[in-house]
Amino acid sequence: MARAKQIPSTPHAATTGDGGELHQAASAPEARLTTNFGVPVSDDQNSLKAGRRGPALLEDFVLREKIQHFDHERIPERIVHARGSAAHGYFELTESLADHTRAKVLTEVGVKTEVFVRFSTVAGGAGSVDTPRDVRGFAVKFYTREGNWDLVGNNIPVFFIQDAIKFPDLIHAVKMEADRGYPQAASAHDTFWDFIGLMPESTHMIMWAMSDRAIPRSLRMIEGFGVNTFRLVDDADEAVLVKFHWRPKLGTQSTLWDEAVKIAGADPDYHRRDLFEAIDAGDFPEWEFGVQILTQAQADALAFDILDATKLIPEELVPIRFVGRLVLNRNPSNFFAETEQAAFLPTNMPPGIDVSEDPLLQGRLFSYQDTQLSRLGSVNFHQIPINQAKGCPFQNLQRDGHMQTQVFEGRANYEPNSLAEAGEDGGPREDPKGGFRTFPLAMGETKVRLRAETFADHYSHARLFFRSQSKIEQAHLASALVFELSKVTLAPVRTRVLANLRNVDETLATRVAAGLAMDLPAKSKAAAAPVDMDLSPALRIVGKYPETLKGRAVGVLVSDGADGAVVEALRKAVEAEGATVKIVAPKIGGVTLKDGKKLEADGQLAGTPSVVFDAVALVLSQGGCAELVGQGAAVGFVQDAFGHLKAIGFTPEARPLLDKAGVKADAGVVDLTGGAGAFLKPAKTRQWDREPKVRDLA
Ligand code: HDE
Repeated sequence: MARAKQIPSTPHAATTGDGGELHQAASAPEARLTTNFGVPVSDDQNSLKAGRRGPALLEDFVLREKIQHFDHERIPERIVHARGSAAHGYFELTESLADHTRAKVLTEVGVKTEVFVRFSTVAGGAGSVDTPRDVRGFAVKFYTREGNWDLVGNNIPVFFIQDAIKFPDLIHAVKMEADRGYPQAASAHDTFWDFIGLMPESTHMIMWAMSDRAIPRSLRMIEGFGVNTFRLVDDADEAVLVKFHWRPKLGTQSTLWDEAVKIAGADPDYHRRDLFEAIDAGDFPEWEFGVQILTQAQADALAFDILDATKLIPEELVPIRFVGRLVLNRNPSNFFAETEQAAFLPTNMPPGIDVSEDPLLQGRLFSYQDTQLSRLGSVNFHQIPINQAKGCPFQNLQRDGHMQTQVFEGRANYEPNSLAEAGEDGGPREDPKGGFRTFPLAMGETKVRLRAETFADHYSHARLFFRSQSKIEQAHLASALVFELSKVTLAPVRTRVLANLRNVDETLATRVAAGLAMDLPAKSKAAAAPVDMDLSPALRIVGKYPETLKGRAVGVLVSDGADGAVVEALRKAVEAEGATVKIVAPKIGGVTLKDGKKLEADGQLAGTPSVVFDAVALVLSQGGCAELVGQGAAVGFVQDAFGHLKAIGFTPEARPLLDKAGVKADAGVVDLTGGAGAFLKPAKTRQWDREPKVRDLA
């Protein structure tokens, strides 16, 4: 056996195990590697051993400290919303709400308030994929001058349940089944639908969760909602009720289900990467901030209870007043320190914003503070930089505790005190006028454990949502129900859900039953008979988002011998409209163009399928196309682009590949011979007219 070489151990020659020099050694104190307590480390490559080939020594505090810290690098992931991506930015008020609130963040027009925003999926673990069918969290931490305001919302304006006491049941039902530990990040399984079928109040949320909203194209393209009803309170302690809204500048846009499933394999980090890269490139995502405001009298006159989080207020009924904007312009510097350690609390509210009696919200007021203790492990989690109140000082008489990082001076750790009279610092004092005052809601009811009768209508809003959708979206929704219920192995569970769907809309129930090849069961008994509400076209996505190339990605598949001038003209035209262009080639080294020049590739064909693009172009030579026609990855690239209703630009040499992939001529299949111009229009949206030709929907 070869004997290990003597390893020199001097500060100037850190070495690899075979004695080769790898690292620049530091001599200046500020550049030195040290232990956590500042002791300079002389050798970070070799542990301390009893002899050259001997066992490690317990004495090696450098090794032990490093390994021990590593052993504890992970903290418990969030029980829900574990998978998340975040960014820094600012909120700017454009119109004052001083007529309703004293919260400065909502009254000082033009002031930019720093924010940290975390988007998330709900059901999957921290390492799960970005594109399952799921609700997306939209949590905004405003570092206001009057303390942090956490608006912890979702991309869907309603929720599955009415009372917080059912939340653990809901989450247990949707997460991996308890005995088998699967499926991960998927609602398409027995226990979820079992719970849903038995909880008719979830039906409205199910409509949303089965709609395309639950498979967003990008986190930059989701709406946000505060969901629960809150209050705005003015100086005179007068209050109005309020619903909060975020509207993405790029419009609300989604993937198709088949596409979302394939993206999960092609790029599990699709949304995280998309957000990071957009911000990195200076293409800052932006949302409008809006409020729906109602007086208590207006709320009382509604046909539903706005304390019930399974209901929404159609914007046709109460318009949204847009009063601000949110811009995300900086990526986190460190994922763990910021995105993972961020703790959002619906109880974080500045004076002038207050809660309602919504029984879901009431439970949330306890839950978030509590969960941080098990996740972050200390009552001092507010001292972690990402959670600190940055817009103002925080000071009180709370002291000590696990991981206390503040060094308090003086003796004033109680109040009242008269230390100031003795010339000492007496500490901070309450502010009766400027401090947070709870809205003085008149109470005086009997204690009960029941659901208000005004919460009994479980179907009218589900019907409103379904019937307000475009034909395309209705077909997607029905097909999503067929897909999910087809994964349910317990037939009575499928039957129960169908029986409930009959209360929503008979055509929907019939379509889903047909898709399952099941007989329609008798309608389930509704706690309150559903009513027809005025439709709300504002609830659609298709036809609402702006047709634009902004924020989109175009993939250009090239081969050796391709015409570089076509690629360049396309790139110029597409980039001028705000999209990014990625070159895809059979090999990562790129291709040699017709004129002999080299064109670098951004992605290799086999690892860069068309699902990661919004539109594609095929710029091929005759020979290049002949080779690609025999390759599954190339055929799949085109087939999927067509199936996913994307624009396809092509040079005439690419025709054999189009034919092999079964592409049929339509307005979205564009010959690039006449220039890139004609490609731009279809590339700004999906070719919805194509869908019936490529897919059978329920
Ligand atoms: Fe949450 N929720 N939630 N939730 N929620 C959490 O808090 C909870 C609900 C939402 O990016 C947890 O810090 C209860 C509605 C988001 O860090 C936990 C109930 C809405 C996030 C918790 C609800 C949300 C969470 C897990 C029913 C939309 C991620 C980790 C009463 C308005 C925040 C954590 C982030 C996270 C409890 C229902 C949004 C366990 C008890 C409704 C966006 O505290």
